[in-house]
Amino acid sequence: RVRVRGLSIYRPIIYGNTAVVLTQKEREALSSPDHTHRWTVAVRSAASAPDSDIVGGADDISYFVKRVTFKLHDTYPNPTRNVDKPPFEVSETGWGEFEIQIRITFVPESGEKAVLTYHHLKLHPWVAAGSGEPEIPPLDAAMKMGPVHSWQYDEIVFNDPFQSFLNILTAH
Ligand code: SLL
Repeated sequence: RVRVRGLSIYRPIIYGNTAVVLTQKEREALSSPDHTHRWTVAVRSAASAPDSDIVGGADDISYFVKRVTFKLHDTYPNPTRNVDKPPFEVSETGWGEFEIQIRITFVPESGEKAVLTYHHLKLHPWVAAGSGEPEIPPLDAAMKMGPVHSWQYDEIVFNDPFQSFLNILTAH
């Protein structure tokens, strides 16, 4: 296996979450009626829109990502969620914000170590500082403000990649 020395190649990704307030009806239908929000945490190509669910398109990262592991708060059943195909995301309901550990594992041909990052699950809308509004708006007000989005841009950099992996990357 030959490494291409001195070469760096990167792939732009976004990771983060969207969240919406559950309606009263939706809350009553849950086994946990204390849950107030439905949210989705995801890792996607930065070439995709945050809401897109397109699989196999130009924004599909599965040609170099083998698995994304989302480690949720311990209050969730089976908090370690492995996702082995796109869309690399987990949807849940809940009541609180917390830190989600995100581990991205690459295809075996890459010979690359997994990378670890964190995302603070955001449920509550941002309010301008000093606006006189409470920092966490009441649920009925939050519902009117629409879905909350919290996304971060990052670049996964592969240094001295294997020639075979470079071929995979550049073929997409
Ligand atoms: C907080 N430190 O106190 C955080 C913890 C935990 C969130 C938030 C429900 C889990 C479940 C849930 O939303 N946990 O019932 O399955 O705000």
